[in-house]
Amino acid sequence: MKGLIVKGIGGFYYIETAAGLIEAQGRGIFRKQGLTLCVGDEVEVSVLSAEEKKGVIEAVLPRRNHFIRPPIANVDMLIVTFAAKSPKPNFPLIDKLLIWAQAQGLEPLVCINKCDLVSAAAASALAGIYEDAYPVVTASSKTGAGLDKLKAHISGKKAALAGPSGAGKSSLLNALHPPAELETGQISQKTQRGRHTTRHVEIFAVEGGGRLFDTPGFTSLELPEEIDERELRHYYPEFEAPARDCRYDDCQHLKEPDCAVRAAALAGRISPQRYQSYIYLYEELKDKRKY
Ligand SMILES: Nc1nc2c(ncn2[C@@H]2O[C@H](COP(=O)(O)OP(=O)(O)OP(=O)(O)O)[C@@H](O)[C@H]2O)c(=O)[nH]1
Ligand SMILES: [Mg+2]
Ligand SMILES: [Zn+2]
Repeated sequence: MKGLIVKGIGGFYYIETAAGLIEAQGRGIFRKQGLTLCVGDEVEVSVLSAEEKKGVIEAVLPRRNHFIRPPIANVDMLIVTFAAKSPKPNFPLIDKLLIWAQAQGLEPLVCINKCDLVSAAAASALAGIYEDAYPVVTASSKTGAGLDKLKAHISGKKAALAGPSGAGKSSLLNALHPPAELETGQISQKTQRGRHTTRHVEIFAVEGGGRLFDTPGFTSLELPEEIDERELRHYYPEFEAPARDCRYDDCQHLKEPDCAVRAAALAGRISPQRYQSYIYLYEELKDKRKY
């Protein structure tokens, strides 16, 4: 029988099948093959006990895509979620998630949550950082602002909420799908960080025909190994138009003479914040390669 892994906790997986929800473990061979089952995996499951709804996962169907952080498979859209304030945005981390989405061929969406905590001007300034490159939703799980827009983006898709701990991912899911009743956590007063409240991935169906994954937040992330610093510029869609006017075709937009991308960032025609994150990640990738 075929099914979809909708939740996984400590080696136990919950699989949605035509015969209802089945709890199953993966076959031992998966571990030997180095295969980690992911929420979002489509699997072949055999039922051991129909009354107890227990089974064994026999095989994993080919994946369309696959992430390690967060550990999810077969998603259409990555909703890169961060708070307008509290915790304060970590711009390079946000860019890393956006780069992961693009590298895996997913639709990226930027969701700026907790907009109730900042002025409308501050929220639109944050949105302005990303608007040239990606669709952006400014939202508040508290007031409900932006949730209809978010629903429209998710409609008919499998979308995953990803982002730092404390951004409000579980809160957004609760607001979009009240039966979820997910646990949410306070922001630490001392460190102004989230408390890693969500520990596992889980999928929910949302009204309007989409599926939404809640995932654990994190505070750091590595870029995909296959990305070289010299390729990084291609993951910044808004660089493409100005780059046509750079003096060199292979301009990395660092300190080259007549770099039109740097000029555009200095003049505010593209987001200086994104340009700075680009430089930061470029250096990070270059340093990593040295070791
Ligand atoms: N003011 C305000 N607070 C919010 C909003 N959304 C979430 N919060 C609060 O932010 C805190 C963290 O929310 P969570 O939903 O647990 O955040 P998370 O992203 O799921 O965090 P992890 O599970 O740790 O990754 C909670 O205290 C929420 O009540 C919002 O839109 N406005
Ligand atoms: Mg959470
Ligand atoms: Zn350039």
